[in-house]
Amino acid sequence: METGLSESRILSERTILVQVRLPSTELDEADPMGELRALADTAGVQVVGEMTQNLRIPRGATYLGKGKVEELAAMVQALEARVVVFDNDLSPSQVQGLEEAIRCKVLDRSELILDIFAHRATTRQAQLQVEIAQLQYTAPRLRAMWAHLGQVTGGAPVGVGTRGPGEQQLEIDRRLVKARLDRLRGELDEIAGRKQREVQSRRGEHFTVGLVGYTNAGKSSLFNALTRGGAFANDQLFATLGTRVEQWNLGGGNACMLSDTVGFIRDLPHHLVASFRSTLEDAVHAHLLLVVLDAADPAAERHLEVVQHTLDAIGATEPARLLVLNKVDRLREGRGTSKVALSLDGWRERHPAALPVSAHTGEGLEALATTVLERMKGEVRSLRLTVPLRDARTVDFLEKRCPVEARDYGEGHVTLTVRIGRRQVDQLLARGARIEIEGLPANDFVRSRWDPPAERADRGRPPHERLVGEW
Ligand SMILES: Nc1nc2c(ncn2[C@@H]2O[C@H](COP(=O)(O)OP(=O)(O)OP(=O)(O)O)[C@@H](O)[C@H]2O)c(=O)[nH]1
Ligand SMILES: [Mg+2]
Repeated sequence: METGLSESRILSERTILVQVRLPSTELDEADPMGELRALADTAGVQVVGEMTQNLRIPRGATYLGKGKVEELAAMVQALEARVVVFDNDLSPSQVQGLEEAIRCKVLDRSELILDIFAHRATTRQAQLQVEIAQLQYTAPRLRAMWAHLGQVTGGAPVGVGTRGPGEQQLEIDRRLVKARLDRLRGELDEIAGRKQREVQSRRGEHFTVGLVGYTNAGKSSLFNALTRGGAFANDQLFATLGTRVEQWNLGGGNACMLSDTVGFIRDLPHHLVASFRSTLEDAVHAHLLLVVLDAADPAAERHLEVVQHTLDAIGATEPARLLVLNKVDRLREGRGTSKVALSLDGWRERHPAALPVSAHTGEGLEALATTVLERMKGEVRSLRLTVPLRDARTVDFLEKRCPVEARDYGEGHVTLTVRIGRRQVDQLLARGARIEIEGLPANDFVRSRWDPPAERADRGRPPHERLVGEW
């Protein structure tokens, strides 16, 4: 398979981490460098030093203040570092300014994340998405790169291509980048179209539930605990980059389709959000989203905000969102109860409808299935449904999934009195079942006598405020 991903450019390089703390950066107070360290670890670099600076605003040309740049240059020399990774997003000219000043390769946060994605992408779709994001991110940097090529001695310049500098070369490369982008986008569109049809047909047939959440929250572990599994779960960021779908048995003969997908992170490069939209297709079109949080993480509440806003950004505004507090085993052990992490009681107070679970011990998983089943059924009523006997599929559905209170056989049809949910009726109608409810054609009955599921009334509120249970 052809892939143009520039991966592992920084694998096992001696690296210094730099974090500029601006008033607007939301960092985990207990361990502000924690996430950057985890990202660096996932990228496989060797961290040999760290530096921080508090600034009110970044200093134009080098982002860091002058004194700090000198300090960093000295540190690079002393520690024999080959790469400096910033936790901030830098402009192309800032990268250039820094590289000249410290004589060392400089990467910003977005590039680090892109590098991890490039390394992890295994499906064709993920590879295309990452390469598009890389090209989009690197293209504006080409001019800056050509301009100072040759001046940097402490490491190869960042980005694509290493041929001779010059305006003409720059023009050619721009055109090449554009042509390649067009081709990649075309291929991705094709895959995305196929994927969309798949998701739509699954949605028509089944109740679909999506696991979403911050990276490392435990989505894949939950997925494995709830289904027959097969997802890769690992204590690294972005362990999952594609999507997996499996059946989840909810009890009482009912099942839904559960999807596991890529995790979110703060300041996800926006090109990546855009291109991962189709990987997230399952989430966007799910009937219900389980927002999984690592409840033992001191930064969990901030993570929740990031997840809510990312979901809005990718257009996943239709499905209801149910908050799932994972890793409660760690909360109980007290490991997550440092002064900045919420206790289980604290969580209950803030999010009364949230469900505490542990993918590891299995606690709370039954309650989770029950809640999802309730959502799947919608409001339940006891109704008389008349079904032609030749529609064996519908008869089977009712017999298997709805408690039957009475059966009355007539000429070529059966009238079943069942306890059935609003959504189950929708599901039957979507499958083309020809039923009567209380003597009326089902569509008429639903339209005139049974309001749509409750959460639709909530459309007016911004989606990120719409967590189930706070309605
Ligand atoms: N103690 C504890 N650890 C858990 C639990 N669930 C997951 N973990 C651990 O948390 C880490 C991340 O789990 P994953 O399931 O890979 O997380 P994810 O949300 O799929 O992560 P990405 O795919 O990287 O976004 C792994 O080391 C898991 O073993 C839990 O309930 N309790
Ligand atoms: Mg995962």
